[in-house]
Amino acid sequence: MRRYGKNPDEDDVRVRPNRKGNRPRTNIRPKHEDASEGLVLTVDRGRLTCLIEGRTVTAMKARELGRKSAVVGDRVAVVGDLTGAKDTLARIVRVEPRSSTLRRTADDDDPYERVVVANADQLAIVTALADPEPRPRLIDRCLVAAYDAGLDPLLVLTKSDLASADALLESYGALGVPYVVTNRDELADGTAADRVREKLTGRMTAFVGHSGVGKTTLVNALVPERRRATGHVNAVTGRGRHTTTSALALPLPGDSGWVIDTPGVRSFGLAHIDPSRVIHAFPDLEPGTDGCPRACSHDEPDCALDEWVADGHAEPARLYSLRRLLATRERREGD
Ligand SMILES: Nc1nc2c(ncn2[C@@H]2O[C@H](COP(=O)(O)OP(=O)(O)OP(=O)(O)O)[C@@H](O)[C@H]2O)c(=O)[nH]1
Ligand SMILES: [Mg+2]
Ligand SMILES: [Zn+2]
Repeated sequence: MRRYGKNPDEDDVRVRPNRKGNRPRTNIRPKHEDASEGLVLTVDRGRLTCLIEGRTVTAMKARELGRKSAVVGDRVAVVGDLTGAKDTLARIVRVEPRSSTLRRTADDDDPYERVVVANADQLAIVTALADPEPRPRLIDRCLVAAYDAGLDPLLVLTKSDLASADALLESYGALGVPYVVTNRDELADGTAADRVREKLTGRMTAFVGHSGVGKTTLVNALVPERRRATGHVNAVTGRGRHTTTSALALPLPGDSGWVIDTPGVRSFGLAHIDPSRVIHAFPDLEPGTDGCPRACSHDEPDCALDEWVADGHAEPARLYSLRRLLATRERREGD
């Protein structure tokens, strides 16, 4: 089923000129009904690696797709040589409607949007407890992006062998975000992978976070037969080295879900965020916004949420957390 948003794709409404006496063609029905369905695993300089019936096939966008892009996690319709043999190149003729779109802008002042991944249903926000230092601002921003996109957030706190998780966990307690804490020893003996895996079963989870926090290390622990390179954290700057340069979707063993490793980000711009979608992730507060003035920022004197909390409908800590998250959109991101 196609779903039409505000901007139906040009493809869907185009009417072909009536040349050889054909009936005018509207493209409501998908073209290329013989196309095979593929899942985009990775994208590298215009070449997309797709999984089609168990084979990995390299493909490129067909011209008819125009500027519409396919990203990791997209379901696509592919035609042409689908053998996956060396030097073959298939064509992607359609990108299927997405169940979710995780976007970020490079910076709040740069409204250019990048789609990070499509069709994920969980966002693992990976933060090292030290080396590099945790930056709660980025966690908040990733949470907002997850709520906006309708993804369930999961906090993954790594390197607890270097620093305690207590302070961070306390400041996120009111949000009720599920979390896992991992460390070096547990990576070595497999317990880290086991505990993380429990949270990933049956889901498509995108791993995001600063460079050097250990995203790829974890993904390697989860999918050992597909080792990707991991990096070091620079002793002077405390930053990772952007070891991972492209997103890659990997199936968890036993068909039990997907993980998507992504390159480290320095920031997570939120220029595109719709606050009402963020509030949707706060079902205890959302009904309280009925009494708000139009286009309420929920952080102004007339906001009805203060009264909602004062009347005992929700915990004050929840409203505080919501406001902190919404405020991350306005603040510039110091990094
Ligand atoms: N002490 C400690 N080091 C860890 C842990 N997890 C990962 N590391 C180390 O952190 C460094 C960076 O790990 P990566 O997995 O490459 O980090 P990444 O998040 O994938 O980084 P980018 O690909 O650059 O975004 C490596 O040297 C890992 O060995 C941990 O739990 N404890
Ligand atoms: Mg990496
Ligand atoms: Zn309000």
